Amino acid sequence: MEKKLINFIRFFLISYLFFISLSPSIIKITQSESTLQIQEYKPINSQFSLNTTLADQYNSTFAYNNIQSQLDFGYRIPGTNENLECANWINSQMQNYGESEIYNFTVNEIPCRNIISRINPNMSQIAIFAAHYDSRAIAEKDLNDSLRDSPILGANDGGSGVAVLMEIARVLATSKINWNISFWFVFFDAEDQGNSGIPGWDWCEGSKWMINDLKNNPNVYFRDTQSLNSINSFILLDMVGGDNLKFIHESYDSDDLRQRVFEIGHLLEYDSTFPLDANEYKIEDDHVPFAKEGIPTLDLIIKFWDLTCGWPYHHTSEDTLEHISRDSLEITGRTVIQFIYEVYNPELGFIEKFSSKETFFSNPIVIGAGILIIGVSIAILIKKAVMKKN
Ligand code: 1BN
Ligand code: ZN
Repeated sequence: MEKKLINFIRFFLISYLFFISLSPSIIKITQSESTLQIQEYKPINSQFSLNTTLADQYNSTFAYNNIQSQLDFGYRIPGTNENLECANWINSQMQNYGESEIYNFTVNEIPCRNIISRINPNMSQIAIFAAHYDSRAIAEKDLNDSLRDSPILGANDGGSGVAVLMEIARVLATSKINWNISFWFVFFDAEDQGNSGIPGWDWCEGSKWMINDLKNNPNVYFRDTQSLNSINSFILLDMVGGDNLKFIHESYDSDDLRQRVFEIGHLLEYDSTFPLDANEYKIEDDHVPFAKEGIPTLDLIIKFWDLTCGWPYHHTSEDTLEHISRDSLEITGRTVIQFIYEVYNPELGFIEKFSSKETFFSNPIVIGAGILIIGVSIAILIKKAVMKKN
């Protein structure tokens, strides 16, 4: 009998392991189905003309000039004076639009700082828009190998996201709309130094530090009615200033947040920037620490490893202002503002919720298999106890 029981438990353990090994493909199927759903999407609003009054306030020349201002500080490598001066400039500019604070931390004893700027800070829901402002310490992909140990200017890689966010913040701050959501603009330091940009550093040190600090010291960040659960969406802008802008589908991202932003891109007729039939790619960018906490994220990023993606200057000395496309700065800024207008418009009387990416243990099939195994194990134990009694 003992042997029979052991065989039974062994059988269930093996089936569970089989389920686990199958599960990534189950998750994949769900993802490709959701891609299909996106493909089949027909804009429900297409019969109405879009109110773009707010998006029309966005000025891509201001965004372009915001890149120039960052480059004027020089290389914004973490721990340098140029980085500090740029952080102080972003912080003081953002103080024109709302509250803005610098949060200091260290990576391997090098002083770093994130900036968080808040517009309408006291609401119980929060929408976060983020970018990194540090620039990479090495141009390891430069065609000229004598330049590969030199830093990059980061007009696109870093500069473009920051510049567009600052212009979006200006538009929101000058709007007369009584928002019922808080907007956070987060500028991360220490994103771009992994794989020996700075020896011993990982990618995304600033966002990893922030999510830990949000969890360990929530009172430093959140108002009375707020917590990590108040974060309705987190949208990251990374390399949004290249030619022929075409965003990828990132695999940590929320399917429905992506669908909402991409459909708004289509309503604005930016179809090629927001492809509906894209494959998913896994990018370990600054949104990942937030996605891992169950926050719905979207990484607006290009296929930067592909030389035909419109930005062949990734991690090279040619990541400069002359290669920046004002059109791309405009497309990104207008789409994000239109998203804010459509989704967080107080006239709607409610705030749309987005689901975060399904994790392994939230997959209903995995949960079902787990419950089945626990149930059967209990039944066996009971049966064994009854048999022993008899
Ligand atoms: C984005 C731009 N990243 C770096 N420069 C983030 C990243 C890190 C992307 C590791 C891929 C791998
Ligand atoms: Zn980079």
